Amino acid sequence: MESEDQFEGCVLGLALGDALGAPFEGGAVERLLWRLIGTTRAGEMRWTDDTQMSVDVAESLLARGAVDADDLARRFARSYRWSRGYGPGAARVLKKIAAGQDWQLANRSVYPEGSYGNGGAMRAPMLALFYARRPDALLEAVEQVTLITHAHPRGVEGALLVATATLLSLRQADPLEILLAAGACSRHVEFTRSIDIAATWLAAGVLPKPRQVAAELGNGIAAARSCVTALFVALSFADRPFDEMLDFVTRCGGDTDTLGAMAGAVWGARRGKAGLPLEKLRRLEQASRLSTLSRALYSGRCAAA
Ligand code: R7I
Ligand code: MG
Ligand code: MG
Repeated sequence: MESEDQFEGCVLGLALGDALGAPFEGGAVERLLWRLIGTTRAGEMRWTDDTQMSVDVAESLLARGAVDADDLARRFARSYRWSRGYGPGAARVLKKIAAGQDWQLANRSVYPEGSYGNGGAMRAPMLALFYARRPDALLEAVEQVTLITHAHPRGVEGALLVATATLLSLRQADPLEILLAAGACSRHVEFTRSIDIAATWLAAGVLPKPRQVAAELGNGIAAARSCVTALFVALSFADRPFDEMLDFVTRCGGDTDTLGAMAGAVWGARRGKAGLPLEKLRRLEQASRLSTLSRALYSGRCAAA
């Protein structure tokens, strides 16, 4: 059965992957900007929208006892700060919600089908924690939470994939089994093709160079170009140190904060806080707040049905 240490590992792993990946995200301009704003006054590593939205999800679940989309939409909108590096579409949606627009209108106001970005998937691990004892309720909850900002079917598909992998990592299932079981949520060829490639590599114990992983599975901000990549990396490094995994993530390039957040959450759910690098945790922004939140999620998680 999952432990409190694993819950803490998942939340802190997500935030650490986000904060350590952020300096490598995007192109030269993004990296320069993060050099200017990526450290707090106290010298700690800042995290980005990935962690902020995860905190919002966790706090809303704990306050409301279940998914309350209206409450969560308000929290997302209240927490928005440009300096957390939100995706451009997500930023516009959140500003509309802050201005009073219903999230059910705002979520398709920028892209007609809703966003297919990975912003829904990056916060999905929190649902796996909260619904760890009620897995039957997990997928519907993930869909409800993702729709608020990422209504596109591929945005939702990525979130289902990451949530399911997190749940199975809590149970410390075999890495290949995790990938295949999580991949069973996938329908679109953009996902299933990547799952097939990643499963072939995992089954053969092959770890290609980061550049090849990025080329074949993706490293972009679309859910279909990052979720499988993050899972493959987390599962390939399941028995290796966190730092080695994160080094691989940063060398994949592209959306490194979000790859780091998703891989960090899945890795941390399996290995627990005990596996995370202590010296880096000490330099993580608001680490004690995140630990407290993870413990609240552990004791407040949904009771078994
Ligand atoms: O998905 P999202 O919240 O965040 C994506 C990334 C994460 O890495 C964050 O850490 C942050 O760094 O940004 O942001 P969105 O703006 O919803 O989606 C990301 C991008 O995907 C958009 O800015 C668009 O470029 C693209 N996109 C689409 N383009 C065309 N049509 C998403 N959905 C569509 C679409 O339907
Ligand atoms: Mg981010
Ligand atoms: Mg990102």
